[in-house]
Amino acid sequence: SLFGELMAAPFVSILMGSDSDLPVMEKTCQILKKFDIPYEVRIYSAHRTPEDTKQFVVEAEDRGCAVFIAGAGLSAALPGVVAAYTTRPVIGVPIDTGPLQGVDALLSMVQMPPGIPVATVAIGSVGARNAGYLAAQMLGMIDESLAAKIKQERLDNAQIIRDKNEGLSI
Ligand code: RP5
Repeated sequence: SLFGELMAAPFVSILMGSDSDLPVMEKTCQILKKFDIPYEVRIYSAHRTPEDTKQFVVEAEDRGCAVFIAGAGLSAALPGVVAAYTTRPVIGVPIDTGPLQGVDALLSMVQMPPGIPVATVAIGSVGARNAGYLAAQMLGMIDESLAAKIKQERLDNAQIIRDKNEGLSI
């Protein structure tokens, strides 16, 4: 079954509209790498290569892609177009490029019509990191050891915050 295939070798597809998005989307890669989650990175543009984008998404789903993460700036149609061609979860990362610094991309990707959701995270690097965590949590639903790693990081982060009190000199 398809679910069985997903359990066997789930991976994440990270897409971006241009190589100029890569410095931000590398933050997503770092999080997935930390949790040993297999991923692939590709450049597809909803506006510049629309046919290629469709073909990639359909084939990636067939190959067993469990979650798509799409970063784009400006008009930022990419995550929405990916979502149009798959029923796998799609996470959108608004890239902080251009004169509106990512507010344009945020509003574009968060305002999807009912039935075609894009889970839109914060603008720029912070959102790119959270896209990685969100995908990890999704895959954690079918991978107990991954879920345990995520929980352990939460505990570690809590301790780091507690320890900051000890270091306060005011
Ligand atoms: C968007 O246009 C891309 O996602 C990128 O953020 C922005 C600029 O692209 P380039 O002109 O740098 O290729 O489609």
